[in-house]
Amino acid sequence: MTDLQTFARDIHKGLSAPQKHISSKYFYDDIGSGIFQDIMKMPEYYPTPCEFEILSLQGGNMLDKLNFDEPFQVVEFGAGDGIKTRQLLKKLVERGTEFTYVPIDISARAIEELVANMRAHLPEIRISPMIGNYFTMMEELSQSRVPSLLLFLGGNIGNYENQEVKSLLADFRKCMNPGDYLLTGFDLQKNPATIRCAYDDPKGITKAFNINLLHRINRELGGGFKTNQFDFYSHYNPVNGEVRSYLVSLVPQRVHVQYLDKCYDFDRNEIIWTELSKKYTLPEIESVAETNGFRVVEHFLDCKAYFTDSLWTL
Ligand code: AVJ
Repeated sequence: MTDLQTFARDIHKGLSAPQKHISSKYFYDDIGSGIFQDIMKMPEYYPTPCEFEILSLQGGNMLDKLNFDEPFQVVEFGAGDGIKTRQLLKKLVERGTEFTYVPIDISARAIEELVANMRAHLPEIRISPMIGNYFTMMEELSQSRVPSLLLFLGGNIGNYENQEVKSLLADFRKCMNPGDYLLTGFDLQKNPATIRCAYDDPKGITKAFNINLLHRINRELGGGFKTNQFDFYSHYNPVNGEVRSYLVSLVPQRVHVQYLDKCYDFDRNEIIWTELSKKYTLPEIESVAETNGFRVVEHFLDCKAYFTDSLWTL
């Protein structure tokens, strides 16, 4: 199946379900990846500066924990622009460590920019980029015996439901050997108002990020969404740490999608669920690690304790 066929099938499934939904993984086409860049620049969106701080100030401590005695690879899933990762890689370069950086992203444009940026700032590093989804790339990586530090930064794990976290971690394990490491970014529970502002910003950038899903259906599948007839709603539940985001149909409407040759009906105020962004507690992270067969080496937190990069090993 081509990527377009998979996209079409998922959109059809999601829009014909009793509770309509579109997976947040479809946010990241080239345009969506660009809007996410804008989100990361918003003053309300704290995860980026927090993780930047962690990698800048504690990157050295992280590297001290690694027990590699041969050249290794740093494999990054969902690399995005790589600016935060550069802080860590800079430390490796300063130490004269021999390594290859393997950034993986589904957006070709994001990868091109990342590689150009990395070459400009750290010309000495060896980069072997991969464009594609995590799962196909993991299959390729599982063939390799090179000692690896896997990076899954930015709080991307927050997008996965409990069951999906299990299968994701099982997939990571498959491309790891004993002695390899996994560094995962988890957004932590904090003042609920802080979280709410980060996911429902006053300028509507997060709204545009969500509306882009409809534009993407229009562009790629010949959809007929009138995007001004949809609003955005996001809710943080401090009891379970979940931010859930939705598109809301403002009027009753029927939308035709050419590629699927199907129509989808929306009631007034009907919601399309688009994203889970789960916030964790440290004990929860430890239990996720242990129940999935990992050992926690250390949690690295920013000074406000908003975010952690948690280092695990097999
Ligand atoms: C890229 C998944 C980490 O959940 O914080 C930002 C995506 N969604 N604002 C997140 C996102 C709304 C982001 N991750």
